[in-house]
Amino acid sequence: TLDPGRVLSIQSHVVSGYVGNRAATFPLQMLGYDVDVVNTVQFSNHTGYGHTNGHKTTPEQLGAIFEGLTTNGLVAHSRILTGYVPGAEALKVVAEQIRKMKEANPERLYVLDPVMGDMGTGLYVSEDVVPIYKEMLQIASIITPNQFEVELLSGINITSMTTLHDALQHIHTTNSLSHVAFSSIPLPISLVTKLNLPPPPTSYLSLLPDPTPPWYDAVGVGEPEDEVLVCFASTWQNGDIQTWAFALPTIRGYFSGVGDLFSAMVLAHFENPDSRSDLPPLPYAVSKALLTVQQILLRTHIHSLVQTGVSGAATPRPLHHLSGEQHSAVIPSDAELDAVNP
Ligand code: PXL
Repeated sequence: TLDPGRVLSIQSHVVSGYVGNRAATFPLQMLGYDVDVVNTVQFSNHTGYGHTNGHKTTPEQLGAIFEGLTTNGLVAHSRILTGYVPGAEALKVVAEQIRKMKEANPERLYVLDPVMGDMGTGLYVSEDVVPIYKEMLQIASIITPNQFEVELLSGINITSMTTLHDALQHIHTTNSLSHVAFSSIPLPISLVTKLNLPPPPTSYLSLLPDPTPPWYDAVGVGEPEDEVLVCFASTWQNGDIQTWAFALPTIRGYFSGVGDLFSAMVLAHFENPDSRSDLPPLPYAVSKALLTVQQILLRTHIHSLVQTGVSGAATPRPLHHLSGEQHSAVIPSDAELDAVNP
């Protein structure tokens, strides 16, 4: 029998910073989940630094961990999450293990984050993981790709709303995949208005002491005329695709591990027995996940401004000026929050 509170999370470990399991575990524990953690790598830091040292867990080592768990009857997880697995042979071991777990109990929820790269950086795993992820789509319950990954998995370049819809349709139908949470795509706000998507929520700005445009401009949170990030929650059922869109203001900063936090929160809130909502399960989980991500990013952003000695009077800095700051999610103290708005 499955334990509804137990999660198996198969992702990277970094010593410094918060990506992969380091970004997912604590937030899941805060929501009451018991998290069993398999580390696919142990790196000094995430790969965005340009220099990373450490080691990848070999396929044999991964196989040994799963053998130990299985032999002792320790695989009662009702929810499984996979993220960064940099090598094809290791990914095959992970895929095989999850296939067995799904066969033993198809009720298990499997959230697959096909971590392969990003629009800015390109592919950051070995090229031969791509076909394996394509096969794994068939055992996934939900996938959480970014734009780069949607394009790789579908073979369709997203240049318009039509191609975006085609890409989602392709992924759903060729794999009988029920749920896609397309984590984010930057779109101009004018398009969002035309599409009649929900406007960027301002409620999250309640975190800030003075949520007025000049103030949030000063700390580099998107102005209304900026691009927004749009997230799509897409559910395929009885041959129909239903898509919900969420628009969020951009925060001008460099962040890592955001996708990892997002996929963990989607996993946590999908059909959670404690949830009450009129929304169907995927858009509900996505809206909860986005709220958490936004709050943590804002706090991280403010913390970084404080750390670098820049007060609330900071001028907005574009992304490329921030390349020296490698910050991951950190929660600032109340005093730090006060300090940015004396
Ligand atoms: O956030 C994805 C991720 C996970 N794990 C490691 C990474 C990255 C992205 O750079 O380097 C080790």
